[in-house]
Amino acid sequence: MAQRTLARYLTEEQRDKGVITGDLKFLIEIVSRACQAISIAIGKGGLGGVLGEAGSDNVQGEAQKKLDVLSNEILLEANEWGGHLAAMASEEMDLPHLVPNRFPKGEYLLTFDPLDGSSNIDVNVSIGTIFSVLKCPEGADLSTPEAAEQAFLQPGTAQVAAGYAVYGPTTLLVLTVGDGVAVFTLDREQGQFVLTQENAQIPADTKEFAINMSNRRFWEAPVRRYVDEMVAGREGPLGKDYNMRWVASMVADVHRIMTRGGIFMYPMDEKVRDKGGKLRLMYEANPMAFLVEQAGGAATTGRQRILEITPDKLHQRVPVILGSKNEVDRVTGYHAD
Ligand code: AHM
Ligand code: MG
Repeated sequence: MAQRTLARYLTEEQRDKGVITGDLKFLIEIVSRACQAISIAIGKGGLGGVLGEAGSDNVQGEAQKKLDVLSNEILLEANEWGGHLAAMASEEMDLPHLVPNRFPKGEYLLTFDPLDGSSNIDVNVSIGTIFSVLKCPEGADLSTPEAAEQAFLQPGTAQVAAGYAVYGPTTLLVLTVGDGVAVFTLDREQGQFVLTQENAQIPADTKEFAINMSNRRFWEAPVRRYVDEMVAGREGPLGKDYNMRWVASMVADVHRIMTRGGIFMYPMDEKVRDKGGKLRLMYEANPMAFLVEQAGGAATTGRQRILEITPDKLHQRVPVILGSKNEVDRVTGYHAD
């Protein structure tokens, strides 16, 4: 049987099932090509001169790595000419990037974290790209980048596609178009993403958690209670021993959960309270929440379903608790006590 490449999978979603439009199919294929190019640049490492600091800060005041800047440029350039997009927004840019007038415009908006897990770039640990696709509201003002921000401020339930690429021992693309979650593996010789798992499912229960434990003293009481109960193990109220994993690349931590279950938390804490949280809603929390829900898991801030948040700014941050449904429900319930 012929290999089910990403292109073929998307054609089936479009032509046979009517889940997506031809333009959305094209958009996802272009994003996947950009992810391949990023994967190649990462693979060169020290040989390509791509490691280290870029010498600049992004809008959030974080030092940019050369690969942050390069990945952002690859995604912008790949996507701006195709006629499928109205505008793009990225972790690395203060304002939305409008499609230049010399190119045709389309009906979609794309947001991305071009290279998530920056602290892991130089130590050769998995990093990734996260993306989300929205429809541009009719009549949206796209006359200036400042005006265009408004078009992006839609809840995560409005996403029409979301995904991530994880650049690990293998490069994977994990995708949802609202019809379950499919996993593709990059065949480097063919230069194609090939379907390797359809309908990924996150088990409802888990014995594995992911959180930056060094922040314990800054957490709120419900998260501290829950983590303390897990650490107490078999003798504690949860009655089972837990294991802990923390890669510090959201893509890698979420991908582990996508593969074998678990719970990931970057909760509200005193260090990040004035910013609203650590992770960004539009291009980190929302796409991951969409994927996780499509795989049978859950995603909340502790107090609210992530996908139902109406954003008030492009770079908004939120607390994130996601993964195996029963565990997410438990800690979310602790916030209500
Ligand atoms: P980034 O987008 O600048 O790479 O930051 C996001 C990352 C997530 O991938 C990860 O979950 C978290 O920040 C790691 O935070 P910490 O440094 O507290 O471990
Ligand atoms: Mg990130």
